[in-house]
Amino acid sequence: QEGYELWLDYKEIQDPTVEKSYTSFLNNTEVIGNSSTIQSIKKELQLARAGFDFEDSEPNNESKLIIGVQNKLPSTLKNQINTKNLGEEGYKITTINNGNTIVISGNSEIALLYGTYGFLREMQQWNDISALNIEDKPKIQKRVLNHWDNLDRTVERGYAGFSIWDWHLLPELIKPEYKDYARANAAIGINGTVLTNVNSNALILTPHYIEKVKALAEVFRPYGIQVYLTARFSAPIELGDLDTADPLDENVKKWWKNIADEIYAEIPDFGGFLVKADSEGQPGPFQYDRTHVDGANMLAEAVASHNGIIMWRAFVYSEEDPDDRAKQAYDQFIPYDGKFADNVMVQVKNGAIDFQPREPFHPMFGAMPNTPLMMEFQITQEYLGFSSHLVFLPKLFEEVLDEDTYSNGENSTVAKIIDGTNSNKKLTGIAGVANIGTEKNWTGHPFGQADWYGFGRLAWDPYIDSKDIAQEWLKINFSNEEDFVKPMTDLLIESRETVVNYMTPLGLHHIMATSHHYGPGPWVDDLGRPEWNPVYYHKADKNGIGFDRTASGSNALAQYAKPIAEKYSNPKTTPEKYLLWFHHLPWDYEMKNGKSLWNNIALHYQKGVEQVEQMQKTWATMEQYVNEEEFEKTSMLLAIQLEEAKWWRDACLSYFQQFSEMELPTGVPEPEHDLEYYKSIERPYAPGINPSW
Ligand code: BDP
Repeated sequence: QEGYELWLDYKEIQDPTVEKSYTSFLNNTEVIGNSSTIQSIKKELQLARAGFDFEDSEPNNESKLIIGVQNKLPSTLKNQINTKNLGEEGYKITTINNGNTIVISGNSEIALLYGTYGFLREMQQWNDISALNIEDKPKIQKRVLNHWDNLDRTVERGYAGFSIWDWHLLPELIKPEYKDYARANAAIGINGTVLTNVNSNALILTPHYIEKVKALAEVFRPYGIQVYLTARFSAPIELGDLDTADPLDENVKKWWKNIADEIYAEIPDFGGFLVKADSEGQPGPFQYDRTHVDGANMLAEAVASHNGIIMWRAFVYSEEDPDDRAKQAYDQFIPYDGKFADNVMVQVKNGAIDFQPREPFHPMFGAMPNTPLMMEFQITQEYLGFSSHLVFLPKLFEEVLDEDTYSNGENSTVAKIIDGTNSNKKLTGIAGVANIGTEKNWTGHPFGQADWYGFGRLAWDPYIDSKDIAQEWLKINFSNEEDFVKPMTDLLIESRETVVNYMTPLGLHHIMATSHHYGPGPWVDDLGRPEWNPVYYHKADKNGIGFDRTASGSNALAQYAKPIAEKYSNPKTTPEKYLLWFHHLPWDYEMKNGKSLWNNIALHYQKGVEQVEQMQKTWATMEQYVNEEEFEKTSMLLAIQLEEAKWWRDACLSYFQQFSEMELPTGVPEPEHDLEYYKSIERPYAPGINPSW
C-alpha cells in the first residue's frame, strides 16, 4: 500500500558505506526493560532492521546500541550519561567507547521511544552516525492533534475519506491502523489526540462510547499518546438528567465531576476536554449569563484532581457585533487574563479570522501574559484547496511562529508565547486540526503527509526551519538523492506563497465559495450573517479594495503592540503581503514596484498560475526517484491544481475588474469565460461539510 507507512517506511539504504556503518548497531541492540513501551521500541527496531534489509548481515560484535532509562543503565554507563536537563520526554543519543557504543537514554521510557525514533530518523536520512551526539527535548508540553471527526465517521473539513475511528466496531475490533497511527505520531513527538469534532456530540460521554475510547487509549498508551475528547457544553441537559447547563449550578458541576470520574476510572491518563462554546451556534455559558471563565473553570475543576486539562477555544464571533469579526475574540477574552484556572489553556487559531492561506498572527498572542495560550493550526486544507492542492504548510506555520508580538519587548515571537519562555508559563500546548482519514495513504494527497509530519516536528520544536523539515521529509519519504531533494525542497517551500498568489494575494482573505470553501466566491453577498460573506472581507467597490482596520476603520490594529500598530497604520510601511488585510486602497494606489494596486493584484494571480506550472515541470523530472503510484497521483493532482489556479485567477479578476474598470496588465491573459460562468460553478457534494449543522 503506497504511502501507508508514512515516515516509518525504512527503505533499503543504497549507499554501501553508509549501510555498513549502521548494520552492526541495529543488529546488536540491547533494550533495557520489559514494559509495553519497551516492547514497542523493540518492535520498531525490528521493523527498521527488516525495512533497511539488515537482517542477514553479520553483526560485528564490537558495535552496540544500548537503549535504557538513565537510572536503569549498567553502572559503568550511568556516570557517563547525564540526563538531568532532559525533563520527562527529552532524550540523549551518546556515542562512547571510541565510537563503538551508542547509548539512547532519558528519564522515562517514552523518552527512549522518542530517542529511538530520532536515531532511526538519522539513518533514514543516511546521516553520519560515527560520532553521534544529540540532546533533544520538546519545547512545548501538549502536542496535540485535533480530529474534527463525527461519530457517524464523517469528518468536518476532512478530505481524506472517513474517520479512521470505527466507532461501530470498537472496542471489539482494534484495527492495525490505530497502532500505526500511534507509531507515526510518536515518531514525530505528538503526545495527545482529541478524537472528536469541536462541534461535538454529547453521546461520546456515555459509558457505551467511553468503553470505545478506552480501547483506543490502550493502543496509544505505550506510545505516549494521551486521549482527549470534546465536551458539549449542553451535555448535562442532553444526556437526560438536568434542565440546565449553567456552569455555576451545583448539580451541573456535580454532573461534570461524575462524568470526569467515570472517564478516569476507565482511562486513568485521560488528557481532558477541548471545548467550543458560544461559537457558531454551539452551546456555552453565555446562555446563562455566565462567562468563558465560568464555563472553563467549572470543567477544569471536574478534571483537576485527575491532572486533566481544559482546552477552551477562542474561536468566537457574534453576529451582534457587525463592526469587525477579526476583533471579537480579543475583545471577549482579554478582560479575563489571569482569571482562568491553572489547568485551563485558551486555544487560539493562528489568525483572527479563520485558517486563511495567509493571515497576520492573532493579536491575542502576547496580549494575555497570565493565561497559557495554546496555538491552533489547521493541517487539513479547508481554505487551501483541500487535499487536491500541494501546499507545504510548515512554511505557513513557521511564518506565524516567527512573528514578533513585541509583548515583552522586541523578539517576543509567537513561538515564545506558545512555548512559555516569554512569560514563564507552566502549561504550554499546540494543536493541529488533522488531515487524516481512511484514504490508504492517510491524507489523500501524497504531500499532505508532509503537513502532518511538519506539524509534529514544529510542535516538538517551534524553532526548526521549515526548509529543514521539508528536506528531512523528502529524504525519508522518497529519496536521498541530491538531484531530487534540492529542487523538491524549493518546490515545497515555494508552494505556500504560490497558493497565496492564486487565491488571496496582498492580504485578501475569506473570498472562498460558500460553505465548503472550495474555489473562489468573491461575489457572495447573500448569506445569513454579514461576516460569512466574502464581500464583507474584501469590500471592493469603485473606490478601491481592502478592509480598513486602521483608526479610520475598525481599528483592529489597536489590538497589536505599538510597534506593529504604528507601522501597519500606514499602507506605505505595511508589509505588502498584509496590505489589504489592514487597508482599503484605491485601485490606482502606487505600490513599491511603481505599479498600480490593480496591476499588482492581477500579476500576483498570474504569478500563482505560473508557479503551479513550474511545480508541474519540476515534478515531471522526478519520476525516477518516486514510486509509480505516488508519481502518477501527484502528477494528476498538480494538473487539477493548475486548472484551479487558473479558475481562481480568472474568476477573481473578472469579478474585481467590474470595480477597478482597468485593463489587465501585459502578461495576464483575458479570462476564458465571463463572470456569470464563474459564478455558476457549483460543487454540490464537496467533502468536509458537517451535515448536522
Ligand atoms: C471553521 C470551519 C468550521 C469549524 C470552525 C471551528 O469552517 O467547520 O467548525 O472553523 O473551528 O474553520 O470551530
